Amino acid sequence: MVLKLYSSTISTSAQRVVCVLAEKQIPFEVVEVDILKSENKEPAYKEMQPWGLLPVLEEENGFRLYESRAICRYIAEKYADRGTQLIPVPTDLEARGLFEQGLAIEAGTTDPCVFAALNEKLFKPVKYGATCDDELYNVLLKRVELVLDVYEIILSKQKYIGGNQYTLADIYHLPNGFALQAHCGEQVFLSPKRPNVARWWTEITERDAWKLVGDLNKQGVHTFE
Ligand SMILES: N[C@@H](CCC(=O)N[C@@H](CS)C(=O)NCC(=O)O)C(=O)O
Repeated sequence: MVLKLYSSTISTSAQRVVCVLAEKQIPFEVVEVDILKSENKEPAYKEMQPWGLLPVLEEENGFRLYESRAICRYIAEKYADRGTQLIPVPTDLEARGLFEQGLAIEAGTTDPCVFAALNEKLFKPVKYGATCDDELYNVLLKRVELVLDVYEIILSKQKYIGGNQYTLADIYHLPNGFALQAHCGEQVFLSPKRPNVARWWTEITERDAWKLVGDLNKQGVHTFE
């Protein structure tokens, strides 16, 4: 048996985990949970994830974990010696400091802005059948642009958002940032106004792991032979 991931093809949080599993080359099985049929709100699912959200990771011994970033960190640490190294070594305190800084920026500043814009334009209409408030969306998008203006400064001095090594901090940006680009048609991560952000975004979206995420997030067992 392999690791199980309770997931959905439309879950951006699950895509974060799938990208890490692909970077680490860890076989896993996707168990599709239908959000549109509210399967995630059924008691059996909420037994695993009390908020009824996706994804959930389940080990062969029954151990379960939710919160996509916690799952990613668990996988990256458990399989530290496999695939791409996604966390700087503990002995390099400065690299670890920059890595933690990158994680904090993504979770505390960037993702809340990107998610708010995505929610207005994409999730609100799809999930609740509500209309996007265009004026609000433009304000939210402007906030994303202001965050990325600062990213331009950061990324003119270091290669990645968590220092000079590609890490979990970069991966965490991918699903929601990419959804803003692919589903809302926004090119903010690729704007020529911010060449260092565009350089960074192009590099991380062109990695094989991210390119595989769409396929690997589908129901079934995935191997890397
Ligand atoms: N902070 C959580 C967020 C999880 C989350 O919001 N998942 C969404 C899919 S991306 C979900 O399950 N939505 C279903 C719902 O709200 O009913 C994580 O990172 O795992």
